[in-house]
Amino acid sequence: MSSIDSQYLPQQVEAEAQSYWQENDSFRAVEDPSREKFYCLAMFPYPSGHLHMGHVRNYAIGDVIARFQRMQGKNVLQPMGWDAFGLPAENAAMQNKVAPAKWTYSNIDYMRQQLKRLGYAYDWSRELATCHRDYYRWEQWFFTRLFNKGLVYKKEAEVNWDPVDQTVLANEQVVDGRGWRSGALVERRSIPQWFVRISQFSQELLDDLSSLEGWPEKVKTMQSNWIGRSEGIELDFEVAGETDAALQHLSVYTTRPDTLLGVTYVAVAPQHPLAAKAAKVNRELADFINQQNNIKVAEAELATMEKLGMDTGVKAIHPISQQQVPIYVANFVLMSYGSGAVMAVPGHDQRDWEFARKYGLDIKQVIAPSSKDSICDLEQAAYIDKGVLINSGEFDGLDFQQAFEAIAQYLNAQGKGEKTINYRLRDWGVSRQRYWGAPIPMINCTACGAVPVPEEDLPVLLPEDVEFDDSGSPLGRMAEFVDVDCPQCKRPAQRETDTFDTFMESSWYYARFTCRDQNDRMLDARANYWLPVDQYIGGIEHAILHLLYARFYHKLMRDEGLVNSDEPFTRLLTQGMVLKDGAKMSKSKGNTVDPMPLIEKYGADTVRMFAMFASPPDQSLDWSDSGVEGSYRFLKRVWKTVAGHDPVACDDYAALELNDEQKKLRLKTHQTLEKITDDYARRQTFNTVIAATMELMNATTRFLDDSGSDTDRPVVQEALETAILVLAPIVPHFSHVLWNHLGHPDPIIDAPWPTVDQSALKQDMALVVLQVNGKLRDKIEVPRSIKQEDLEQLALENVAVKRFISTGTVRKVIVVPERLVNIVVN
Ligand code: ANZ
Ligand code: ZN
Repeated sequence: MSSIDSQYLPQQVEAEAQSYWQENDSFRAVEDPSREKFYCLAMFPYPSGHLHMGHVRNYAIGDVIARFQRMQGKNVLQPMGWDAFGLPAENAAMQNKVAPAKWTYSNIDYMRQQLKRLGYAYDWSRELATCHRDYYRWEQWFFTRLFNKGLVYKKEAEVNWDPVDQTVLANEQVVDGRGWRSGALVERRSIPQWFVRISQFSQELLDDLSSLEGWPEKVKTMQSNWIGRSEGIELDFEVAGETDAALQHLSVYTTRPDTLLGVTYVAVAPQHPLAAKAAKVNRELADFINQQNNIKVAEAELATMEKLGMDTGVKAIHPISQQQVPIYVANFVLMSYGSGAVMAVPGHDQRDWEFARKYGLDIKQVIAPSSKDSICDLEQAAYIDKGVLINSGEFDGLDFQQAFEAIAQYLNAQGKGEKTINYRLRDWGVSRQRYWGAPIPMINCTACGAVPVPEEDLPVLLPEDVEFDDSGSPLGRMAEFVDVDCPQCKRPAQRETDTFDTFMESSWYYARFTCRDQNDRMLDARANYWLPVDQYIGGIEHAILHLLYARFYHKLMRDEGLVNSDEPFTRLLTQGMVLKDGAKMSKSKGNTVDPMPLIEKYGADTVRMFAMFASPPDQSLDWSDSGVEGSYRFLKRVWKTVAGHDPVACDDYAALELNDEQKKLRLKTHQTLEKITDDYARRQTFNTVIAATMELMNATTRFLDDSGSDTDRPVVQEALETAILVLAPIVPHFSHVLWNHLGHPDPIIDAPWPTVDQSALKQDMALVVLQVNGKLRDKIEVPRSIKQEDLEQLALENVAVKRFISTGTVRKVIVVPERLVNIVVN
């Protein structure tokens, strides 16, 4: 036993615990196939400069889980690193005239100290920064592998162009359509960019969601909607009088073939070749198309935009009725989805309906409601529900599914249509026209085209010593970077100056942590020991893109033979936001709370505890100064109680002769332990862990108030040990010191999780004799605290008793609490 101060001095306590962990390298994770592993990972931070409360909470959640799993006897890996590329470093470079690399590395140094001060149990030997050459070289290598497999390609795509600063802008640098620095109206420009074929994995990414039992339903739904699988038919309309073979058949994609006979016009995207051809002889149409090409809005915005269109003058021939319908150019048709053309059914599609009303096109009903509850009034709106076909000739009377099949078959027989599956998911554009990112390892040769940088020339180093001004990425202006020889023909060529989207780095860092010191390969066998990540923790804002890209990358690495699992993250916890007065904490609102002064005042444990106590991890947390104060007071009280306790060792509590009060305290201890273990492992509600520990401490202090006898010491010891053990994942420094004080020389981080003593729980049960007219009929075990009427009820419903009372009338029930129930019948 170490003697400790009777007062809780968090700064001293935390320094002591941290130096112990440091000296003993306590959190270094070593692969050991004989032990069950647990890989716990919280999403790594962007090194913005300092930690905010959201970080503190996120990392506290991860740390609590990691430490709990270690006490379960698992071999735990909990690493930390830096998502270090990205725009803010470039902005800071312009504002403060400091190179992005220098700015980033100094932020990392500062934030590392902050994380250490919070006492998170990281294996710092595995720390990585994505801007480091040893990291991004493997990303470059992997990209060239994907290129050789045909999984990446180059195509023209639009970017935001600032005509004054002469630079490409990221979406977040466009404010109300203008460049954030120059204020100039932003233009759209098409330039060649690199894409990764995630769309080839749409079905697998969708299917495998069902294997992710440890993910919140909400996140899986978001991913599934983003992938956007739909089943439909691709069918051809013939274009009347068209002689150009390429334009003769106008293909459309529909998920509602049952409405085919309700088509009154066809609409094509402004970028559709048919529109372009019609525009050649139609000035007005050409202007309209031009105008549409220049407005660029997000796909989501399209849905709410005013529907605009123009007749091409060309007609399409309906594949079944053979009637001619007009072909319109319409702004709501996307060139990038399906075939860029739609069959319009204004009777049953609201968008088509609005468009038809606006341009005076026919609206025809071909679906009748199948139930009386729904009303079809085409004067008011389209009828969009599924129903029964009408006005559809031989298909009349069919329901949706029957019509789908019948029309598919009909079209198929005519060679005019086929069932298809479509996905909304687009290929992943990974080119950024920015400086502070991993250079895309390609060389553009006029003779050979795009040629990957050979493995022996990797990494393509990002020059870190650069001058920064307003004119965007300096890479293109650096001859020593750009001018190279083509690896194939050896003639002068130019290096690609785009860098990777930072989602590329965050898509595989979790795997690199398993073997970050491996300099001959991207990943080695250690990856398969640790992966998949058992518990991943992060913000809901990453529910779609980051998680989808990481899942995709994992499958790419699997196909490359680098990992042997299908999914990267077994269990996912999405933590809620940290709020202040009900609003999200943010710099722009000026309502942030800096964790550091709080740590100085109360210690890291109090801050960690408050972050865990105020709400369950997946809910938002309302910051409150009084809540922090309350956490601190609780720790002080516990400290005082434990420091004042005279430790005693006991290795067989069950053998002790205990009085009722002592039994009650043991009961409380083990009830609390049972509940808390479930809260940690299954429910992941750490707030209730703390609440239950507070109750246990209250019961213990009450017990101590009435106590004087030396025989009380073991049960108090047990209660206090339990409280300190279950608090250890949350307030690890505090628990470290108090555990020693309670007589344990070995550190609490390696203490096994205590087991619930069933005999302590049983002490609360009483064996009650059931009699009918004084004759023994059964014995039952009931809680001593059971209410008299409940015990009576139990007796009357007992099967053995029922046999003897069912024929008579119950006259009287006599209850002797904890002993006997006698039922008098005649
Ligand atoms: C006729 C129809 C009738 C449609 C009806 C819907 C309701 P999802 O389910 O999201 O895949 N569509 C097809 N290609 C399009 C494009 N390039 N741009 C805009 N819209 C397009 O959507 C498929 C439906 O979206 C298709 O089914 C088509 O309209 C439209 F009562 O065809 B539908
Ligand atoms: Zn060449």
